[in-house]
Amino acid sequence: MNKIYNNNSILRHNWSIEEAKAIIDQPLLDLVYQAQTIHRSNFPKNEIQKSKLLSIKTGSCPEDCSYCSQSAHHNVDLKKEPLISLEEVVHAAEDAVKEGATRFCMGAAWRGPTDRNIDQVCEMVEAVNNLGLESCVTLGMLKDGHAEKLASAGLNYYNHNIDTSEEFYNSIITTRNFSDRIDTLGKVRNAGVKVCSGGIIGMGETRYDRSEMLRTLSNLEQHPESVPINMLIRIPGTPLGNVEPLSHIELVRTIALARILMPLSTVRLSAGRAEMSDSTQALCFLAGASSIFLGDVLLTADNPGTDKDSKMLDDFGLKGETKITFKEVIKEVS
Ligand code: SAM
Ligand code: DTB
Ligand code: SF4
Repeated sequence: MNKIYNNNSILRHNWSIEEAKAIIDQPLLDLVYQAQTIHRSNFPKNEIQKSKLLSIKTGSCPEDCSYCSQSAHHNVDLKKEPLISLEEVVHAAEDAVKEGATRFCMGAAWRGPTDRNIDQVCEMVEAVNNLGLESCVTLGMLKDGHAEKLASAGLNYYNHNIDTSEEFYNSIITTRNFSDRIDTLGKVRNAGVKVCSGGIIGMGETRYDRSEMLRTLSNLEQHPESVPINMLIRIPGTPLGNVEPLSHIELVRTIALARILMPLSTVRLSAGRAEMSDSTQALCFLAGASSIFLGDVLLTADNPGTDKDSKMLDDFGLKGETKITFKEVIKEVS
């Protein structure tokens, strides 16, 4: 069901692949202009949400995601760590507040959490919320009842990426199916937790796959409120460690398509910034990205670091967000 929202535009859930491809294939400047026009009508201009990430359980993951440093299937030089303590989380979240972050995301290298893990993470969520931060967790596949528990703890967002198109999915991961991801996203949505779902580009997929991934997200019954776009960080020892790098202009195109298909969602310029020039990042912001992760590590991989980012954001005249705004859907149309 399509919807009208309060600047009288249509929020569509019926994009065809031909329409998505026609958008992403436009001349670059037309595409970025269209995306920025939509961005400005829905979000405060020149604002960026600063987010912080923390790995709460690192490595030894039973899944075989070809891009990931934390899979037990790959031979990566990585310090593995069991679930960290509540105190360590609180410490990191307090630092995040001092650095100016307004969102705090915790990631665990699990196929999915156990019931006990959920209780432990719920305590962490409560502590993060108590510091005034928006909370997000990414824990893998959820069982019945898990999302409801996280919702009662006050969790704001659950991150669970579909990562690529359904067609390309099994070339990247064999230990689960695309439909498993969609299933967990449904559980999160039904429990009333906001959905954060996006993907990775630069894994050898085509522009068609990138368009399909975003079309799948935009055709869900409700758009994910948050759409992280990750540029693959090529990790030595993973099957994708030596893949041919993708042009950064393709990243700009992908971000613009996400912004156009899902006009009210926050599009996040996530992994891969350590290898991007400021100019690439400026184009990503122009294309509609309005959030970055601060700090010199993401979960396990490099990120630019707060000093470098502060300088870049100052140079661009980009400020931290003033408030979290959601446009309201005012009526449903077929
Ligand atoms: N285990 C959970 C899961 O897979 O949902 C949560 C953690 S997982 C590391 C979170 C996301 O990080 C993945 O879905 C993927 O999109 C992204 N990611 C992981 N490794 C990456 C890499 N090397 N480069 C870019 N993004 C990556
Ligand atoms: C997302 O889409 N990107 C973030 C967050 N969600 C959890 C994670 C990026 C991880 C990059 C690889 C690493 O640090 O190991
Ligand atoms: Fe495990 Fe998540 Fe890494 Fe896949 S992406 S190996 S599920 S931590």
